[in-house]
Amino acid sequence: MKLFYKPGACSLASHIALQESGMDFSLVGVDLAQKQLENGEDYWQVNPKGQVPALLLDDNTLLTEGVAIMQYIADTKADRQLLAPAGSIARYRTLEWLNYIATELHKGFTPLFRPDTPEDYKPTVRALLEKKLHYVNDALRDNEWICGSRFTIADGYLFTVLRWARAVKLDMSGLKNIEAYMARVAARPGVTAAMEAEGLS
Ligand SMILES: N[C@@H](CCC(=O)N[C@@H](CS)C(=O)NCC(=O)O)C(=O)O
Repeated sequence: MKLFYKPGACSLASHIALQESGMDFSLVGVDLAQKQLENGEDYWQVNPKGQVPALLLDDNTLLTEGVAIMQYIADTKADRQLLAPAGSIARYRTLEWLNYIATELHKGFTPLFRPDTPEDYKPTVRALLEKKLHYVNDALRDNEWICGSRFTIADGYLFTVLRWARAVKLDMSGLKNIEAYMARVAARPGVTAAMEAEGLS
């Protein structure tokens, strides 16, 4: 399997899931600005969406959309318990978080990364995200991981987007649960391995 990624981008969440699953995979870096692979190949030809992550399976099936990729990884290595079994409420709780992270947090950051976002719109974007971070901080009050006592694929994704909150210097003062959570996630061997492989540590 090959994971198409950019260091520190949302593809880090799929990378963490792969590391945590123990599956064999290789990484292919994508220059998202040029839509090019390291060998000069046109990335549009690999993924017509032009985005990371994309996972190329051994039978040449291409899977895109981080939330689908992470579920595929977790279900393929079910013994790692990165996602609860189908039908259990624990699974839907994790899907609930994956959707929140994808639609409310991940895509909430996009205007801050786009060069064409009007400067006077950015404070609104930042304030909305800061409000949502308080919700996340509260959700972590009594929980080691975002879905409770077990690490799931939602944690790799939440960790990935919370890193961006730090990078763009959102106001995270007083968000002690998030601070402790970030250290807890970062300390996991699978996360450390993904961070090192992406040159982030
Ligand atoms: N809906 C996609 C969005 C993926 C996405 O936003 N990827 C960003 C990096 S974090 C990207 O490739 N941006 C480049 C672009 O959109 O041209 C998913 O959830 O996987």
